[in-house]
Amino acid sequence: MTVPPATLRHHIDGGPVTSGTQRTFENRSPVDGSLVSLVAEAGADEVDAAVAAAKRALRGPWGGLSVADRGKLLHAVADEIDRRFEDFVAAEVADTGMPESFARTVVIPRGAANLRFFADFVRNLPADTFHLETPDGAGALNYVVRAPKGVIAVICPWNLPLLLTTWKLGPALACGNTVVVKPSEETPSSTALLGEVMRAAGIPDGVVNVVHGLGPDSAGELLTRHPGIDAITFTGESATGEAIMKAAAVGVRDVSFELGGKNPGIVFADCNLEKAIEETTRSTFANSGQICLATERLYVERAVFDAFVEGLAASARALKLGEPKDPQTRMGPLISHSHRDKVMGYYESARTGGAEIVTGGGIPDLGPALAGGSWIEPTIWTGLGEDSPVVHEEIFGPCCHIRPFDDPDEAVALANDTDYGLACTLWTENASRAHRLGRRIDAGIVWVNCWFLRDLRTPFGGAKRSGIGREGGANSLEFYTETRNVCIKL
Ligand code: NAD
Ligand code: 6OD
Repeated sequence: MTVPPATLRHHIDGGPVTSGTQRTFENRSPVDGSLVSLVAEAGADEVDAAVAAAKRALRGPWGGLSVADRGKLLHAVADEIDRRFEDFVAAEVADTGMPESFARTVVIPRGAANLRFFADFVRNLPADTFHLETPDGAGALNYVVRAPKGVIAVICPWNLPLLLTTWKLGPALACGNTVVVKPSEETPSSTALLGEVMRAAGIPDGVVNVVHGLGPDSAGELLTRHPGIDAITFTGESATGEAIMKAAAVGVRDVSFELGGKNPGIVFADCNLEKAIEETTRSTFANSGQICLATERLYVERAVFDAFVEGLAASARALKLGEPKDPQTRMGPLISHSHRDKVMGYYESARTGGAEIVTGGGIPDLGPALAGGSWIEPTIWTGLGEDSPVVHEEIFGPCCHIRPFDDPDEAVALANDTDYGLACTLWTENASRAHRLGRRIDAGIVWVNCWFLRDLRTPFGGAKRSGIGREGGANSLEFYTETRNVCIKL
């Protein structure tokens, strides 16, 4: 007899809570389709309870703590994540199917690092204090204090769960807010663990609440519509951002949005081609292309076009797909069958649109043990026009289209011809060209000769349909605090 997996519960007011309705949904492994867990689905009662607990904690134990004490507690949470590192790796891998090596080296360490970073950053903020001269000569002291915004709804996607959740939790909590987190229905496990870790680290009850559920007509929508929510931070699809923005309009609540991308890469003939190919392999295929910053369009100077296409295709063919535990595995499955259907729709559109399929294009046969998973081949196309949906819509899969260019202005125009504006990579050994072109790209971040490298003090976010606002360092304070201006006549 097989024992059914335990049901994941919400974390409300410091403890586990099941849904009054007893409604659950299934969480299945994208590796082989097996059941990972049943998950309680929050209804209005659980969302109400979570928001009420967060309000009490805001006025009570959390609001009363000093910045230094909050910082110490966030460090304790990070230490607890380190202590339960293997549990977090297992949770993230079970839900996403990502290679264990990726969870171990990127997602979980950044989870702990985000909390430590914001604890220290907020503690060490300089004061905004001014001495104002007045006609009577006595002057005035004018200074700015930052107050928490209140109860923040934190709505997360499934692609890098712990990394993205803590990227929002860190600044929200360090600034004195309390939160209700809704993880993606595809990846509830690491956020459920985070609830346990909060308690073990001594975070007061009600400061961090976790409600599980889906988006529309479920926990996500109930949370964003809840009048007790003071602001909403959301990472996910641009279309979902539009729906959340409508909900936030009621009560004029603030939003911070990190949304989709259709990120270009520009490769000049003078670049270190080997390095450009190696890093583009990462920027296109890491996490099976399910990273908002992934490169899905490449513009390559004609002199090195063939060499780049051949080199990237060879790298893509060499990526080992398979069991997350295998240290040789470089690429996992897509998150779900429904996401694979969507991505396969683009693979089909490329085929019927006349693309040359340089490599991939289908579903791999990885043997019977993995046949129930949502696997897909890493894929490269050439030969499509810019009007193809494959070239201008976000696919969020392990694929890219490559097109030659002849002139730098043409490359910049092609890169900017998109509704999105999240990230761009530039490959050139000409530093002057990098400076000249880098500032002309309409994107939140431009990487020159690298990818996914960033000091956490710098702004992160996107232009156009890629988002609203910036998070990171002092930018996070703009969203997670309200400034109060105090002016004292001396
Ligand atoms: P999604 O928008 O489908 O879902 C994200 C979250 O929103 C989930 O928790 C979901 O349940 C919830 N949700 C859905 N509809 C809702 C509604 N009407 N009201 C409230 N909540 C709702 O996104 P996804 O498929 O989980 O993630 C992939 C997308 O996220 C891609 O577009 C990707 O580019 C984007 N993303 C962006 C960034 C960034 O930093 N810019 C980072 C990661 C992912
Ligand atoms: O590195 C980060 O802080 C960040 N927010 C990454 C987002 C990745 C998107 O998939």
